[in-house]
Amino acid sequence: MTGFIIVQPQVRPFVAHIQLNRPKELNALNLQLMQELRDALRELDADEQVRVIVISGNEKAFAAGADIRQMAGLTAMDMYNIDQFATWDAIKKIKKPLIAAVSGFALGGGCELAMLCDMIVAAETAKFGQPEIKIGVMPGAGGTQRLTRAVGKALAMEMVLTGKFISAEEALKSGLINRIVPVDLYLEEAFRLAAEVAKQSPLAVKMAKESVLRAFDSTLDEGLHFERKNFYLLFASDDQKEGMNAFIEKREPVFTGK
Ligand code: CO8
Repeated sequence: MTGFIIVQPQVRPFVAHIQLNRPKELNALNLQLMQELRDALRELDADEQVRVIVISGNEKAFAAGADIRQMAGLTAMDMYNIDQFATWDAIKKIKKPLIAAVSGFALGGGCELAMLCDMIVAAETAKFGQPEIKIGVMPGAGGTQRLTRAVGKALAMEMVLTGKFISAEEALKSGLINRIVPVDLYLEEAFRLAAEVAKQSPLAVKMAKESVLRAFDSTLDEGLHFERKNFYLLFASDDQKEGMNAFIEKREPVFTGK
């Protein structure tokens, strides 16, 4: 079996990199690739030497969507039995921050995968879209939900109903991505951002990620309650003592994740 991803567990201290690697198919997300991605993410999530994970494709494509050839002949019952979204649900449970480094096409499932990540660094060449409507279906891995929450109804509706792509510039303006950099720097910038997060307490980072994501799934009161519990919980960590003592002693903290 050919591997469809390349995993580098330490591209920077505490930063791992997973590259989607089906270049001839523009990284179309077939079932095997998604399973490999899930397995690698679970392994890195359990690795104490990893605090942040960057996911990229290549310059031409982050990913051009689900593998249309693999899906074309399937029936609804095949789809039900294959249950491909179980893989996506597992990726949603990864506790460490995921940063998508996007150059070129992030379409359909590719755009959805980028949106499943916690931050997106884009090259000037990036193009985002949910073109499923053009092949007679619609987004199925969160595109109607995460895109709408990110960019608002007007643009999400237009993208989902017409399949139009948006540029990195428009994606930045509409709040879909964090930043745009020249294409030769996009990966470097994603690693830099990851390293900045990796310097912080890994426990605080995981609980902060969990709390921000909770904002999408809860009322304000429930979200505030959830946030408060995590805030209190962090006072049980060595990192809280280290972080606050380091501030008082005017030195850099050394976080251990304990
Ligand atoms: N699936 C399978 N193969 C693909 C895909 C894809 N999504 N995208 C590109 N390829 C293949 C092409 O068939 C081509 O293969 P070959 O050389 O053997 O003919 C190769 O990649 C290169 O592609 P092109 O020649 O088309 O390259 P261009 O630069 O001319 O065009 C485009 C690039 C515009 C990106 C074009 O390839 C395209 O439109 N691709 C399809 C985009 C699309 O419709 N994506 C949505 C797919 S559906 C989906 O994502 C549903 C998500 C919900 C489930 C998620 C589960 C994973």
